[in-house]
Amino acid sequence: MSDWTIDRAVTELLDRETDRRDGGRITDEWPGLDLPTAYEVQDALLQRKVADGEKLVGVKLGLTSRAKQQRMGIDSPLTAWLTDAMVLPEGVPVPMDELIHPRIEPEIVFVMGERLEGPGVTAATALAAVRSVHAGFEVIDSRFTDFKFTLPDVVADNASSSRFVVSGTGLPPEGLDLALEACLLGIDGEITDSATGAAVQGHPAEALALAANSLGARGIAIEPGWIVLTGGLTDAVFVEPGREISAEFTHLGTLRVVGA
Ligand code: OOG
Ligand code: MG
Repeated sequence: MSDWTIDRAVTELLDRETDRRDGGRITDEWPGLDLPTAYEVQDALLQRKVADGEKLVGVKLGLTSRAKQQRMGIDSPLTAWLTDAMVLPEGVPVPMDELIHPRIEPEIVFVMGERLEGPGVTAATALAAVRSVHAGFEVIDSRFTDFKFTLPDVVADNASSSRFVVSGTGLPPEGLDLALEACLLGIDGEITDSATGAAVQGHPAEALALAANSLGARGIAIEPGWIVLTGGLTDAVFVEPGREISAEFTHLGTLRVVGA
C-alpha cells in the first residue's frame, strides 16, 4: 500500500513550485497513480490555487503535436488548467528568478465566444464557438527533474503549466486556414524551428474539440471568455537570461519574449 494521497501529491507539487525545486516522479513512489486519479490531483491543485485567490481563466492542451510527443516520450494528449496568475503580459520578460528550468513553446490560442460542452463536439462546432484566434507562447516549468515524467505524473503536475503569453490582437476564425497558418520559431534572430497549425492534431480546432470532449467526459464545459492553448507547435526551447525567443506567424503576428 502506498501512503500517497491526492492531498499529499498536491502539497508536494505546490511546494516544489513555491520553493523552485524539481524532484522525482510521483509514480516512482506511487505506482498506482492512474490517469483518472491524476486528473483528480490536477483538479485539487486548481482548487488549492483558487482558494489562494487565483482565478480559472481557461484550459490548455498538451502533447497535441508529434514534436512534443516525441520529445516527452508520451503519445497521448492531455488537458490542464490556466489561471490568471500564469498570465505573462506581452513584452514582459520571463521571470527566471521565479521559475525552476523554464522552456517556451509557440502555440495557437483561442479565446472562446460561446460555451462548448462535449461529448460529440467536432472541429467545425468547436471553431464556431471561438471568438478570436491569437499567437501565443507557453512557458512550461515541470516540477519533475529534467522534464522526465509518465502521463499520470505530468497530468497531476497540471501539464508543467507555468506562464503564458497571448497576443493582444486576435483575428476572427472565419477567413483563416489554421491548418496552414505557419509559425517560425527564432532564437536571438535565427530561425531554429517551424511548423504549421496542422501540427496540432491536424488542425487546432481538432485540439479544441478534443479538449471539449475530454472535459465533457468529466462533466466540465469550456466557458465563454476562456482562453484555450492548443498545444506546442514545435519542440520547446530553454529560456535563458538575455535570450530572445520569437514566434512569427503568417497572419497572427509576431511575439517576442526574453529571459530576465
Ligand atoms: C508537458 C506540457 C506539454 C504542450 O503544449 O504540448 C504542453 C511538457 O512538455 O512538459 O504544454
Ligand atoms: Mg504547451
